[in-house]
Amino acid sequence: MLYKTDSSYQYKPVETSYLVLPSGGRAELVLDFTSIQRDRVIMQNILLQNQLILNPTPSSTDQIMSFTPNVNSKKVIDQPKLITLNPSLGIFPFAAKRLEPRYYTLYELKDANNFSNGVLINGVHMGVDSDIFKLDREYDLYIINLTEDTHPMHIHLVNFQHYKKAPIDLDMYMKDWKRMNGGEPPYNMKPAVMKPDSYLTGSWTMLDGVHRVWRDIANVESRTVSVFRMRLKYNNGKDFDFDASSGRYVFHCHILEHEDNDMMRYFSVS
Ligand SMILES: [Cu+2]
Repeated sequence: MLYKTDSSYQYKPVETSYLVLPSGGRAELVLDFTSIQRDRVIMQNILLQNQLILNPTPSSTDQIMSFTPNVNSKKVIDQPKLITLNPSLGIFPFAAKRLEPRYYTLYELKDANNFSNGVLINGVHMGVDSDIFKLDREYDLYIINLTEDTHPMHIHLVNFQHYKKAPIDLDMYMKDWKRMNGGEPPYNMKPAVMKPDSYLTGSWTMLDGVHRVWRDIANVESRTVSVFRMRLKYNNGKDFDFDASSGRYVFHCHILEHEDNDMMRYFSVS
């Protein structure tokens, strides 16, 4: 039973047999061993790409943890009740008032031999362009993944809810986006951004109770637009009790090889 993710309780505990955990994501679980008749239970890592199970991960990482339940124990403990843990999660994001959309493309740079030279956010190297977010606004970040990989996108300072996603026609979007910006990335100035709406190849899917939670990292699947709704407040809706406008923060992919190769951008708060 999942009841807590990166930094807050779920709306209510959710029963699940699996969990897609982004690289660097955190979760707290209550495991139910009451019907287990084995003396060893293994927690396993599987490789997911766009919700499909691919090849098993290498043997060094496929087995995470082993449990040894005491099958002879007659001790009965109270089952946790399915109570509402975090009512504000149910209200946000659907009560957003001063909502502003922002658009970000994830684009893989390739050389003449089709080898990767890194992944860029909005087609620029880190520091070419940055964002300012206002404390009194709420934002829908449209993350448009034009690559063949899932990227665990991470935001410093704020939590968000990854609340919907839709498939996109990658080739059509990329063609028009490059034409609008005068050719192939990397661009050396703030690029034009394009709304993805008219390039979607399916309807929006709302994320379920397992995944629509307060997070600071969420997976954005390949050929998918994911929408993160965020506000610059604590998860309970209260204002920050520190000066968020001092300093800069970053928004980046949590895969080390990607973040170290420019898949990162600054933002500041005013
Ligand atoms: Cu990445």
